[in-house]
Amino acid sequence: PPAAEGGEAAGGGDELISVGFSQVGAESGWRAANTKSIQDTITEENGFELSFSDAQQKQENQISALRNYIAQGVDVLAFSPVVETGWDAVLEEAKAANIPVVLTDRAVETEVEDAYVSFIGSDFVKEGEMAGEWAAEEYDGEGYKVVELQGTTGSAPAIDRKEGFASAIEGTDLEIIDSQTGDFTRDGGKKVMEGFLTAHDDIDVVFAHNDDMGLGAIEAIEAAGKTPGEDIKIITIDAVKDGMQALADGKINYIVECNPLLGPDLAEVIKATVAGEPVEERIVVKDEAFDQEAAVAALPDRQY
Ligand code: GYE
Repeated sequence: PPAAEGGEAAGGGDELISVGFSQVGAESGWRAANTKSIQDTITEENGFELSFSDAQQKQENQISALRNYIAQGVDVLAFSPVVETGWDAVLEEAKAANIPVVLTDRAVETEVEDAYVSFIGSDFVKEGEMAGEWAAEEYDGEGYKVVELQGTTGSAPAIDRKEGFASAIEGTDLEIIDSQTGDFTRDGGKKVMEGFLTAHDDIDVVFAHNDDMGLGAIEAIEAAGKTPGEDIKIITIDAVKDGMQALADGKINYIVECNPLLGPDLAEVIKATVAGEPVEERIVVKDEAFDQEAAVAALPDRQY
């Protein structure tokens, strides 16, 4: 009987909570693990009805997905904003429709007051700092030249990781000689690294804002006849399986973790919000870091 389904009926305490989720895209191993975590926890079994869409790293796609969910009258909106700015109009529309918004993974910069109930995700500045501190500890005094593979231009993790890394190597003799976006993809990392290798013959270190770009850089370095992890050191962020494998294999030198398993926190925040209970405005996910030895030890138990 189709009329009874969809959680629209009034009354009754056992209705599903409808959630519209707009995901950034499918750009990386991190994103795949994050999507799986959300789809595994925001389930009917757990009391939710999930509408999920992939914006293919385009803000306009995210805005139209959010507008569709508002028009459908979902109970809660959640999204991982591809870039930081440009959300004010759609956040106003959600507010006017009385639909609470939860941010996962990435932050927004907005003028809208009380634009969202909670932001769940890692501290990206700290991740960049952890990467930079390790580089400073290992390599200060060598006069090393660093190239940086940035994440998506305008995204919170690209802005914050760049800032954190730069501040941590300040006062050392490590020098960033080039920095360009590889859009958080393996292919982007490979292409930008090919360009770096053509333009500079003195690269000692790559700092990539995620594992996938670091893995692309490995391909470019090997194609140029050099040994990644030795001739050119590599530091990345995420600690997904493929990255951890390359670290254990000696091709990457250090990885700062970024935990993608945000589904359980998201489920809790949504339930509390719908129940009218207070929620934490900022939920910071804890991240570790791994050197090659730690990666060998951690690999067998990694969940993503
Ligand atoms: O590090 C990268 C992904 O926003 C934290 O996005 C996320 C980043 C993650 O594409 O791999």
